[in-house]
Amino acid sequence: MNDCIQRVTGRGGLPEIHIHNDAASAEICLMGAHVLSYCPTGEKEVLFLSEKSAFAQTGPAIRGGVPVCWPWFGPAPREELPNATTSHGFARQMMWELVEQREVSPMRTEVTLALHDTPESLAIWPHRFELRLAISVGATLELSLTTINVDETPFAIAQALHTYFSIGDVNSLEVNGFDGLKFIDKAPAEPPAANPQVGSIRITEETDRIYLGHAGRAVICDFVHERQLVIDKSNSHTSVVWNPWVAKSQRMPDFGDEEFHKMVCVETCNVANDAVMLVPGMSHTLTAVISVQHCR
Ligand code: TA6
Repeated sequence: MNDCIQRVTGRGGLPEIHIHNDAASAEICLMGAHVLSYCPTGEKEVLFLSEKSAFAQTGPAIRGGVPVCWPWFGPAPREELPNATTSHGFARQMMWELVEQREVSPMRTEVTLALHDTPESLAIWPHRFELRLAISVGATLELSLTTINVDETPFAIAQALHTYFSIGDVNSLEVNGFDGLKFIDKAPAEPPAANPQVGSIRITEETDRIYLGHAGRAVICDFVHERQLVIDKSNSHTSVVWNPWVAKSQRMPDFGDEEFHKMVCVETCNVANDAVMLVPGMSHTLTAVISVQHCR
């Protein structure tokens, strides 16, 4: 192992990779290629991880960090895939393999994790695939999720880097970058929220929106920590903004009743009308780049 990269037995006995270089530190669980933590040197933790999250070879996915939602998004599509049982696909509940590691510089370390079809995955979703997540840790966190169709027939995927961000207080927060965009409201309220989006997103109730035609930057303004969390992306035209608020938090056993105050999800997606069709031999890469800026 390189000096900056350590393999450890982590929470729940699951294998983790811990990265520490001059610019940042990060922790990644091989179960699901799940980034658990990212902290630039001198900064507060960027990712939210529930104190009640499970860490298990089987059972619920890790709650927080960056879940890899693939090859579907949302509830299991049981009509189409009768053996599908888990929301947000199966990739986040399979053990990935570390296939590449590189100390690019004292300020940046890169690891690549890989997953491929197994008899278990084929029984759920009958397609041969290669999946790779390249994780680059430095002053920014760069995640690139590449899907390769190694089958003989086309397949379509929906996917998301479902990132949970750590914030000071949900009541002192704005999310920008979505002004004027239409959204699918999965948590409609009375009266319904203005749609298309008008100005900044402020969270005052359960919020679960798929923003359509969002291809650019999103910015989380955290007024408590006096910082902005910036999400840039490529090959994505949909984003989800989610906070479970009170009632849904109480319904999630792996999420504290009050933890909604300390998190917001801004998810980098190919979902809804932005799903991806891959013919044999074709690949697609979804990229998110996360950085911290200060609003002094
Ligand atoms: O991305 C938002 C969402 O689809 C919400 O509806 C909520 O279900 C969240 O994902 C978490 O889903 P999970 O399957 O991880 O509990």
